[in-house]
Amino acid sequence: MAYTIESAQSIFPNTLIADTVPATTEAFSKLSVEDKLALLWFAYTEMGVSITPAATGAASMVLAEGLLKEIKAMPPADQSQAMYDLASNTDTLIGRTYSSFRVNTKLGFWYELGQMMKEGLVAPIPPGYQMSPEAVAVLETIKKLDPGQQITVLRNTVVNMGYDQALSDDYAKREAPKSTPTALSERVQTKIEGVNNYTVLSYIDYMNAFDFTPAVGLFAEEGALQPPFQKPIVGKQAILNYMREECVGLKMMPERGVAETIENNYTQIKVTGKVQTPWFGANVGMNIAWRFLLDPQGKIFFVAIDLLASPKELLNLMRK
Ligand code: 45D
Repeated sequence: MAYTIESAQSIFPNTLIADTVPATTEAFSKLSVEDKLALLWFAYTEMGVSITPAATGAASMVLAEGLLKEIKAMPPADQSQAMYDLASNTDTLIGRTYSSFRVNTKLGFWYELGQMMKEGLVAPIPPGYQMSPEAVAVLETIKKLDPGQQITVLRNTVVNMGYDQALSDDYAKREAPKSTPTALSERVQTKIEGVNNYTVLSYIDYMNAFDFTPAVGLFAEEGALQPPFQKPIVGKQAILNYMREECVGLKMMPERGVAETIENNYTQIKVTGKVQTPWFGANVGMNIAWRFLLDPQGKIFFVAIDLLASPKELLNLMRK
């Protein structure tokens, strides 16, 4: 066996990822709970990138509706307490329910809650709240990130809320809902400058059509997909569940790449380009690299998706 999932992770070692994202997420996690809530409010209302409400439809919002109704009916002090409990990972019923949600439902929940805060239906951040100097520094750091990095930090903070997150990220065990792929007549074929590999082009086209069963069919039996800043998701069933949860509505826009055959007839392919999330649509293009390792049969043994450090990295196709 030439490669393990672990050794595959270091193909194209020169790829510069946006490590400011985990660093900022970490700095955020150390703030007081009041600071966290206030910072998110200021970041969210002042960042200038707005969420596309249509995206909440894709977020299985039925799951969140009950919780939202419950919070809406509370007196303001209890509403603030509920948010406080979520942000402090306290063991409450709301905290447990929240952590049973998948990422998109968590995001939809906060989107709706944010709307209700704007409308005065849910308690706001106390007007005149003064953040600590540490929180001000984290907010300043976030403001300087590029939009794709900003929304990734926001997403991370939301994912980390609630009680007991261990539950929610075992994709091998949790079934995910199916959705309808784009009709064949409406699909477009993507071209990638420098790459005409059939597996990679098919991967992009299937993903853009939300046709996840054949997309997963491109993977080796024990193949793996590694999302940005996460551990690899291993095995076809887990990858399928992940795609059904996380990939509906994503738009992949690869631009260029490089392919080379390496030892034991494996092929490594790096592709750079942009990805849009349904939450922000064309307002935010994330700079991304896909690092594929294909086995001798042309199946995907490993693919990492990286959030790039800067737009300059889109041109970095170095092999070593
Ligand atoms: O606490 O090829 C308030 C994969 C108050 C798959 C608030 C991929 C206080 C394979 C402000 C209301 C998926 C890996 C909170 C490719 C408070 C593949 C609200 C990559 C919390 C390419 C805050 C896909 C709110 C990628 C409403 C890279 C926050 C996808 C909302 C990336 C934040 C998607 C939102 C990202 C963030 C989406 C909606 C980063 C969304 C981020």
